[in-house]
Formats: sequence, structure tokens, C-alpha cells
Amino acid sequence: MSYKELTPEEAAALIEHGENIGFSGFTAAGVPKAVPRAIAARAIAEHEAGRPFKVNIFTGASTSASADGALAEADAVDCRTPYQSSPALRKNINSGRTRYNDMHLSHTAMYMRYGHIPAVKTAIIEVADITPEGEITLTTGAGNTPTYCELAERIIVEVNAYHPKELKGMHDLMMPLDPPNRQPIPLTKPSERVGSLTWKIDPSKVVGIVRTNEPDGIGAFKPGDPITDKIGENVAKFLEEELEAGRIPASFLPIQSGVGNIANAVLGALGRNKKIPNFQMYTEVIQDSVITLMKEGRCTFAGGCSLTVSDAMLAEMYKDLDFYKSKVILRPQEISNNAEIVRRLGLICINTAIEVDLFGQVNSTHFFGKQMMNGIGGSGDFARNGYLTIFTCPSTAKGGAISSIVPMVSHHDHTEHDVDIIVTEYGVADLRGKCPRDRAEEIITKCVHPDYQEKLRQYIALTPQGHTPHCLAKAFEMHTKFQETGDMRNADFSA
Ligand code: 0RQ
Repeated sequence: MSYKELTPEEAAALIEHGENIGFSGFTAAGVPKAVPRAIAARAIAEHEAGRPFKVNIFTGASTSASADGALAEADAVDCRTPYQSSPALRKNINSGRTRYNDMHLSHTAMYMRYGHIPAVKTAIIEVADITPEGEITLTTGAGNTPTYCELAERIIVEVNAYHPKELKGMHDLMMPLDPPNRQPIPLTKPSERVGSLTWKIDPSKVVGIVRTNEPDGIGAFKPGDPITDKIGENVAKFLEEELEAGRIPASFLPIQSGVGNIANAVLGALGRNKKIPNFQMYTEVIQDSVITLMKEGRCTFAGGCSLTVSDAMLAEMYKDLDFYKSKVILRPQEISNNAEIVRRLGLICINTAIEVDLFGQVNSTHFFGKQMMNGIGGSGDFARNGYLTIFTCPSTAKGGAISSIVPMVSHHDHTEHDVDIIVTEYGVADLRGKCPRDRAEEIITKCVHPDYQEKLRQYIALTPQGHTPHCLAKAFEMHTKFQETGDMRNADFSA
């Protein structure tokens, strides 16, 4: 069948106020670009004409300035699921203009199929290619695209000529059956394939195609600083010691690594530590540092959900696409982050915390209990099921006025039951097998900034009895003192 060609504006004109829309992609990788921008422009025009216009956006993860950024600036997002990292959208979420459902990224597609969350009416997807029969080759992010296309009543397709059709072969696409018919996902290595290279959509649902030629627009990461570099070295040294102690098999285990500058520093340090053998990754986001390790031969394979690499790195990869097609597989997030596979492969999971408490609870999402930063993303999918679950963070923030280690986290994302290891620039706290009091001492000694060590010991001393030595009246003393005085060092734990 031949598809109707649409301009972005014609495509945007099809969207109604209040509609549920699913975007392809994961992070900025593979997210549609022209149509979301046109929907944002339409929202501005509607608002100027005095008419309400907001839509509900379901994605893979965070998106880009053309999608979340433009839509949030136009105040065009009513509900948003499951993850974001856009400054404009964050502002709308925290001011109550946008209702945000922060959820585990492996859950979104299946929960939508189960009916736990509303289904999308329109899928807006980016592809490298579409055949008349509806066979699509995705671009750099797999996200939730199979499910969104399956459930949507109609599909708008951006065919992005920036990405070669020869990307066919980099994806491994499948949609698990749902209970009671669910079957094991037979993946036993990151490099195995269980799905198809392309996804078949119903061509009669395609209301039009929009032609684009635009990169994902991902910039290079900042180079590491002394603190992130030290955190990276501490993680690498710890894994080296685990290997020597025989607690990690000699052939090593696949790595999952979160996003951001600390994750980049950790991967860089793993690459440099030659006592760690060459390794594979089974992760969510494949970022520049992974490709650098691949070029050096340190990372021998990476399975993930998106190729979130800088435009410069992607251009380099496209010049040697056959090599990278033999080294990279992109899967939908319900497979890349799947609990069954994370546990079977025995992943070493390394993610970043905003705040950690003395007993090993981790906050990855909120500032001071109420301000949303990004969301839990895939960190919970991996942390709960990993072979070894590591959280990293600098010991302090805001020039030392905030300690990342506090008596009680102001928001819980990962509980003490899921967290094995905490790493700051000062060292590595090993929480495995320890009771709460021993965990607290381990964290204070190994990870806490010297300015806060004595204070946190005083906090523990307030409660000589009880399994977990919390003093509810003082649990948020450090947070409240920061809010009152601008410095957590003013917290008073004297009895
Ligand atoms: O703010 O720069 O204004 O000073 O928090 O900043 O640089 O964005 O930090 O890139 O390392 O991201 C947890 C957010 C870390 C991320 C988080 C302030 C601090 C600074 C942090 P300033 P950056 P990073 C799978 C993995 C959840 C999702 C996840 C994340 C800013 O890693 O979103 O893991 N994780 N996904 O000053 C107040 C504190 C603070 C604080 C730091 N205790 N209180 N402010 N800051 N600690 C991948 C995906 O799911 C896609």
C-alpha cells in the first residue's frame, strides 16, 4: 500500500485535545521530531485562540528538546508517563501543570496492554524505513514502539532519512505474550536474538508519513571531574577485588550502567582497569563511553534499548555500520530491562543516587521529598534483580552544603533490600549481610564526607535501642536545617 504524505503541520492537525499519544524512541534516540514540534506550535495557536489544548504523552524514557522541551514550553502536556529529564517539563511537573506518573521503564508497555494505564490512541514513530506491507526498521531507540503501534488506533510515521535503511539488523524486536500465556524469554547471553529485525505494523493504521532528515541532537558528555573520576576508580577497584575474591566469576559478568557523567566516569575507569577482563554490557542506554570501549576492544558486545550517542559518535558508527551491527543489539525496554533476564544474566548494575540514607535506602528522583528531578527510569528494574547492585553519588552537593548521605532519605526509590554497595569519592560501603547499625557505621566510615561523619554518628547515638536506630523527631533535621539556613552542617543532633 502507498502511504499519504503529510507535512508536520497536517499531521499535528489530526491530534485532538486530551488525546493519548505514544512516541517511539528512548531518550532522544529514535524519538519523532517534526510532528511533536508541530503539535507544540498548534498548542500555542490554540491557547492564543482561547481554546484548551493539552495532550497525554507516553514515551520510552526521556525525549528531546523537540518533543518534551517544545511541548512543555507550549504548556501542551497534561499527563506524562514514564520518565523525563527536560528542564521545561520538570518545571511544569513541579508547578502542577503536568501530571507525571513516574514508573519503572520495563512496566509501561505491559501495563498498557494489561489495561492498568490508558492505551494510546495515536502512535507517532520515527523509522529508518517502512515497506508498503508495514514492515518498519526503527532508528536509534527501541523503547515501547511495538506495544504503542499494536494498541494505537492510528500511526503517524516520521521517515527520517538521516538514518540509513541498513540499520536493519541492529534491532531484536519482540513483544512477550501476556499472562496467563506468558512464556520464558529465552535470552541467555546479551548477544543472543529472540525477536525480529523489523516490526510489522498494520499499514491500514498509518494515517500518513512525514519525511524528515534530522539527527537525534545528542551532545557530547562533559569530561569527568576529579570527583566523578574518583567514584569511577572506586567502583573499578571494588569490582577488581570482588573478582579476586571469587565473588564475581573469572569470566566477569555483563554490566548495566545508568546514564550521566558518573556513569561515563565509571565505564572509563572499568576500561582502564586491566585486571578486569574484557566485558559485555546488557543495559538500557548505550552511550558514547560504551562505543569508545568497544573501539578499544574492552567492551565486546552491548545489548540495550537505545543508542544514546552524540551526533558525532553516531556519524562515526554509520561509517562502519557492519562492525557495529555485529556488536550492538537494540531491544524494546520491556526486554532490555526485563527482571527475568537481568536475574538470569547476573548483571552488575551501577546506577546513580541523589541521596542515600544510613541504612541503604536510595532516593534517585526527588529533592527534599517534593521536587521531581527526572524519575526512577530503569534503575529499579535493574537494582531489584541484579547480581550486584551498586549506587554511586558524590558525597556532597552544592559545595558541601548538602550531604548526599542523610539519616533518612526524603523519598524512597530503592529500598535497603535491593542495595548492596554504595560508592562515593571517599570509598565503597559494602552493605551485604549487615544489620542496620553495622550498615550505618560502614557508610559513615567509608562514604560520608568528613564534615558530616561526626554528626551522623551523633544521630545514631540518639537511639540506643531498636533494630533500626531512627529518631523520627530528628530524621529530617539535616533537610530542614538546609531549608532554614542553606547548610546541612547546621543540623543539631545533640541529645
Ligand atoms: O544540581 O547541577 O544544579 O548543582 O542534583 O545533577 O549532573 O544531572 O546529575 O547526571 O549524575 O544524574 C540521579 C539525577 C543523577 C540521574 C540522577 C543536585 C546537584 C545537581 C544533579 P546542580 P546531574 P547526574 C537508567 C538509569 C534516575 C534514573 C536512572 C537519574 C543535580 O542519574 O535521573 O538511574 N537517575 N536511570 O547539585 C539536592 C541532594 C542532591 C542535589 C545532588 N541530595 N539534594 N540537590 N543534587 N544531590 C537510565 C534511564 O533510566 C534512562
